[in-house]
Amino acid sequence: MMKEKLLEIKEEALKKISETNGLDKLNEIRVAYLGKKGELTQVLKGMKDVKPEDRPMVGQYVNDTRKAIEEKLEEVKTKLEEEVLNQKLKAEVIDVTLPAKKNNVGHRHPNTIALEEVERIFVGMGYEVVEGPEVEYDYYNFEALNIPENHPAKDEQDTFYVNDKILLRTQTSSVQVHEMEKGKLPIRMISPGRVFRADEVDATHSPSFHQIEGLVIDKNVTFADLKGTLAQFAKELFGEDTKVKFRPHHFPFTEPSAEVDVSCFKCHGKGCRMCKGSGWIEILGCGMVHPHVLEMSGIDPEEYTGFAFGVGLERIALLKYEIDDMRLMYENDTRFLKQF
Ligand code: 2NM
Repeated sequence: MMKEKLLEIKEEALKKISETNGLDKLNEIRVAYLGKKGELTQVLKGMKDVKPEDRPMVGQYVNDTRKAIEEKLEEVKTKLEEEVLNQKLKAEVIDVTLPAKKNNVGHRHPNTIALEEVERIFVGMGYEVVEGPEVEYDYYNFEALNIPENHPAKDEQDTFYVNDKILLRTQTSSVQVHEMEKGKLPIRMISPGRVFRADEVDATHSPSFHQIEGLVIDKNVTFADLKGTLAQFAKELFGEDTKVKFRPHHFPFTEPSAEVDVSCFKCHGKGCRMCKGSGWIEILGCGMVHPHVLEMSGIDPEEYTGFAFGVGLERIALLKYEIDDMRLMYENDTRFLKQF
């Protein structure tokens, strides 16, 4: 009686297990037959009605049935797990013949390209590249450069002050003052770097931009050296046939001072959109270092003379790469940057 019941349970269980197609289902079956409230447990509860001498045999039947069901469960479980794994492997197969994903490699900013070009030219002429602080004492940015307290160039509106005595430098000449103060002569240096002015943003202005200033101090340095140096610089930067033109100008820190135009590298002087029809493009300011500037930094103007110049890095980059709006330089749009 008990034996038949067990046989029935076994047949039923094995059939169900064989027909199962999911691991969840399989577990449900395990619980239904072997669990605490499962069918086999129910049968065991009926043991009390079995004659004591038959109990070991019936117990054996129950164990055999449990074993058979467990083995079948394990067998089907292994089979189903294998299927799941195979499906997963199939879905995740890697097609090694597909073209590789394109790697976006970093790119130098047009400002950096222009800077390295300018540095290359001056290093080639024996100049040192010297950098200095962007936050400066008022003295190094103005006073030491012959721009006294009430000079219009010191206008509060043009400068970001940290406090009464400390500001964001408006030019990198401050670096050159530090170098002059060291007293190691001769000096042949350029100082590139970020400068700050309280300017509104437009196509040609930004509150923060970059400058490269040059300084040469030695015995017998003349305006002819300045002209020859900048003529050579212009040729290397814009092409061998580039001419330079010096127009008188005024800077507080140089005397005499000049602004320098280069012949238009696009139309070679005929006049075009690039040079606004004039054939010339203004690129920098320069002059012979004012004797008072030398003196303030402890250099004897009777013994030493020097020249200096300052050029806007963005201005060079905009010209060289024919970019018509400076704002593009700071937006870091890769569609713009990757063109250079
Ligand atoms: C310019 C134009 C002319 C200049 C002067 C000095 C220093 F430190 F020697 F006095 N450094 N740079 C200078 C001269 C800068 O920028 C348009």
